Amino acid sequence: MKLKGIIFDLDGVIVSTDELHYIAWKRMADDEGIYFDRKINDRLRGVSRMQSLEIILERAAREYSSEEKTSLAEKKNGLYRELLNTLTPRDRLNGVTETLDNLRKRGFLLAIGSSSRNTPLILEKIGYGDYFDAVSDGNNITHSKPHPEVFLKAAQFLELEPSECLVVEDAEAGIDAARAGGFISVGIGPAAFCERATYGIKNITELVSITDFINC
Ligand code: B16
Ligand code: MG
Repeated sequence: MKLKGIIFDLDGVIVSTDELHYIAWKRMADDEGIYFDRKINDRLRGVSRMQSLEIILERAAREYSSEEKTSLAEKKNGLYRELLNTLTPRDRLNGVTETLDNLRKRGFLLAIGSSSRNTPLILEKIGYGDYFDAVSDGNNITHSKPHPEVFLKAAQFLELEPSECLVVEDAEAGIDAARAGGFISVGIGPAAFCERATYGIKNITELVSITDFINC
């Protein structure tokens, strides 16, 4: 089957919003007196806001009611959105602009597959508001990664079969979602050495040779 579409995770692949998520969760956790560090933060990659909060609350000294959880998630999202307002096109990760342009020149359809409900704001801030052929995000799904829904919807929006698409992900939950949906996957960053990924890369620019190899 010929590869026709590339689906990119957003946070940690296109833009380093992962650092902004960390800062916002850290502030919330510190205010609550809950221990939180970067290792715990890595477990939040790709999972939904409420699931992220549940992971952080594993270290809490008391139980939180569902109203308190909703309010903590809203507080974190408020802090996070303040940080998102500082984003500019310069915050695209290294190699992203040239890689996307190269893939587009080769005729691939390009999509976003992100768990984030802040995807439209992030894409606008980094100058990619109208760039992608399809955007599937936290606003159009009911199941978060590792469920494949977000990628299956992205493929559907591109009018392609999963077997015609490749998913690029920095989270193990995202690699598992891609596998579950029948996609080829490329792990980058923390997922570069994930043995469940089809390929692992250090720099996003390596994607061009991988797609050339698959379609040769
Ligand atoms: P929001 P991705 C994910 O984005 C993040 O990796 C994850 O840490 C976050 O909890 C999730 O989005 C939801 O984000 O609170 O903005 O809706 O990696 O799937 O692009
Ligand atoms: Mg990610």
